[in-house]
Amino acid sequence: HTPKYLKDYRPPAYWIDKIDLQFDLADDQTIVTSTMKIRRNNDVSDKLTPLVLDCRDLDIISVVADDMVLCSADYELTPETFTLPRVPELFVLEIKNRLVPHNNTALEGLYRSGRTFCTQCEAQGFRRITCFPDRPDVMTLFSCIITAEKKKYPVLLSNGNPVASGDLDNGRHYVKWEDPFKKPSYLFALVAGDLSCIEDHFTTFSGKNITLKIFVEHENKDKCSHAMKSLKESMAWDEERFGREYDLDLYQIVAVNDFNMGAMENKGLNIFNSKYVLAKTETATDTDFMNIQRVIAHEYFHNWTGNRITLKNWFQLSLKEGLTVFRDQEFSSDLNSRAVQRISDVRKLRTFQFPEDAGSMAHPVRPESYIEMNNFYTMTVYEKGSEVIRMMFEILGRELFRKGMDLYFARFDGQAVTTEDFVQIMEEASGIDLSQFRLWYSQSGTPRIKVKREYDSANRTLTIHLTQNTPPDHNQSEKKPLHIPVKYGLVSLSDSNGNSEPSGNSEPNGNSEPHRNPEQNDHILHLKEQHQTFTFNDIAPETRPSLFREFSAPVIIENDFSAEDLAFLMANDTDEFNRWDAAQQLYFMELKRIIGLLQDEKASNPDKTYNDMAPPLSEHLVNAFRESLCNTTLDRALIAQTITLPGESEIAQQYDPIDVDAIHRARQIMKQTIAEKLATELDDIIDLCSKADPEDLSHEAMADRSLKNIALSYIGSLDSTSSHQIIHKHYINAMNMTDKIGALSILCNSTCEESTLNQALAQFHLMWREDPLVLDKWFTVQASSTRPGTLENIKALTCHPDFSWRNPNRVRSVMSILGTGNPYIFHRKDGNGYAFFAEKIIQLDKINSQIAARLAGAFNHWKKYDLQRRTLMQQQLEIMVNTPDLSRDVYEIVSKALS
Ligand code: BAL
Ligand code: ZN
Repeated sequence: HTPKYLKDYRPPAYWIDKIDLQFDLADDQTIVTSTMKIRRNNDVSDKLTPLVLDCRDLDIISVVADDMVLCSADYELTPETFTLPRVPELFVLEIKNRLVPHNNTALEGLYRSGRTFCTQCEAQGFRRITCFPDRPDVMTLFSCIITAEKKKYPVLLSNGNPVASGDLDNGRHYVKWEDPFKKPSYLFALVAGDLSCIEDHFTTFSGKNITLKIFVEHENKDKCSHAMKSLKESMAWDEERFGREYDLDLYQIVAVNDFNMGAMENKGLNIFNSKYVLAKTETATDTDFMNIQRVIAHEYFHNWTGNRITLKNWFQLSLKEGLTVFRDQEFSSDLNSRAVQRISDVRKLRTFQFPEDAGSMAHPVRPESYIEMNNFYTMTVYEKGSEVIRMMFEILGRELFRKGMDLYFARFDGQAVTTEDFVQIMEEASGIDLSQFRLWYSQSGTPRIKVKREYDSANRTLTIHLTQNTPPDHNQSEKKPLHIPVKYGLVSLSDSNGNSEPSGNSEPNGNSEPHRNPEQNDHILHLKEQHQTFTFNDIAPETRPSLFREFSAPVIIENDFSAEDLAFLMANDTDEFNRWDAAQQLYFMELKRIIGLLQDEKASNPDKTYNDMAPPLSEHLVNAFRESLCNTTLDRALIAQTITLPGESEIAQQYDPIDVDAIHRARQIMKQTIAEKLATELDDIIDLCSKADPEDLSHEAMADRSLKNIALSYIGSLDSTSSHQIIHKHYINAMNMTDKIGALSILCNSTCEESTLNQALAQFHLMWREDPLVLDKWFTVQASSTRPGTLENIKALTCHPDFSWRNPNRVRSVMSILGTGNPYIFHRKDGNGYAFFAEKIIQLDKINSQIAARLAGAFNHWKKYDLQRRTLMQQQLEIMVNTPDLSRDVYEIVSKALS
């Protein structure tokens, strides 16, 4: 399990100019024949340089070099490499090998999902198919002939265009595919199966007609229209916003049920987890619909950011992922609500990426080493990577950023490049110095920004002191100050227009002089030093600064705001994101106060449990909440976001050690008190928002449902028979999956009678047992419950006849929910949650090490808990790390957690 280092990168010793693949598929085995045109890279190699190809546990049948049959003594085969010690400068190598796809449970390489053959090659799955320099900087022309029994596998797909097809003996047939674009092996794909196809067309801005096809199992043909619509929206948006046109005549998407990731951007043949394709209102929630739109767009955008311009090595993963996430976030913002999109992206960043950046797997956006690359498809590479692109977008402004993107596409098309190349292009296009900014790629950790205000009433000046600090970690013991763009406005009641514009000027202050993007309305302060001071003149008293508007940098902000300041900003800030964030800060402030009271009471009465305590909520919080809830002018999607309390994991980040039970109880008290005090208002909102057509997918209809369901969850938190009846009635009457699963989930978390809940769950199961994606939801709502007995129920769920350790979605629907979505149950003080979880990781590791490693990340923060929990978690980590034959995936996670 030795690490690979960025500093050790060397260009490839040999190029593969062309590869012709043939797959002879059969139920019991597949024969792969690969014919490669190989050329020495004379820049770095000579005739003594051996040819080393990557492979993973391959069963080689024959090897032929330039028509000469080689015997096994002529080459060296290890589980991970195939080596020819001496090769000519230019030659043709043919390798034939045997695969058994139905035994491939890792779901990397060629495998079966149900009756369909499919592939997953990113990051390093191609080496499980055939011997090849399986690295992204080797770009090759691919052709692929697939042969299979025609009746069972009428659809045979690969990248590019079909160029020949026909019938063969014994009921078999073939299709030959050619991809005219050079690509790295991670973008290769193959699909064979009996699938339905939905077809549509898109005319590009230059008038090219593109055929669009989505392939699904026959029974799912009626669930593809949203994905197709999203694809066409993505194509149009990328033309409009980035001038990018699609480059093949055919774009194909295949949905499969067994998939480790969300989807994969293989050239011209995307393979998707069916979760991100299939939807109709009866089976999919509004969130599912939004996610489908986003993921379809993300994979489509990769055609330029990832495929046409790819990566020099895997350390550069964020070059394509951070940039493509930024592009998909912008797409979703342009098509839907920008503020709601930003809020949900920031919530994700704060809930998952911030803790990752503070834990044992913390790594820079451009990691410097890895043991298993699959472990680096992280929130940091994706989400923080996107934030880094977003900051450049803010610093350059929309126009210069676009100029930089145009230059990037023009300069690097067809090449494998680095994040450094990207930053250099942005500098070249804009003339803006990004030398300090580059640190965002190499330094890990979330910077903390302390804000201190000073108002001088005699001179009417407002001074803001900003201090940045990034805590040291195993990547860097000392952190340097970063270049942080602080988008800001000043909010005061003296502004007649609702206070969007700063009413003062900042004093020139070194290179921190406020910089105004001509196309954007907000000003930006450039925080570059550890401490910096910005002074604004002619400022009215009672003016509050609204800093980090739209969350202009991925940082933790420590404001000096009082509850009154926050309530003021909640009501008056024109930046919708910051209005929402002021509400969140107000909730945090109150939650912290209640947690403190609970802990104090426990300290003086150790025999009491938190459930017996109920400190009262501050009146100002209830009032601020009421104002948000009853605001008749605001977008209801925004109201829904504003009245959603921070999750338990997000609250936990503010504590060391984390008091799991106090956090859970404080949040419960807050919800219940609000529900008691605002029951009438909540009921009214529920009525008001219940009028949308259940099939309507407009923003307004979705907004109504989101507000109704969050309001219902407050009612559901009440410990009363009548509140349970209300939720149950909503469950029975629900006419789409958003409302159905919304009500069921509330019921699962309420104190309603066991029999009521069981009956609802049984009815749901009976109705949906044939639909795997809906069944996942049935598992999830139960695994998310905080009712007593949930852990025992989760154990039983993993033995349910519908549960399978071989299906990643099903595993995630229970285990990821327990490990990352249900801290109250996972961190049970008796340690049973930990023991069960570790036992299952060890078992799953033998089936699918990639998913097992993901689950193991649940232990990454063990050092932040109380001694008892810490000890129990450490024990489980030690059991895991000492397990014989542990995969390198799980080994990397648990060994780093323990170090
Ligand atoms: N490239 C892996 C899946 C994705 O990020 O699109
Ligand atoms: Zn991606």
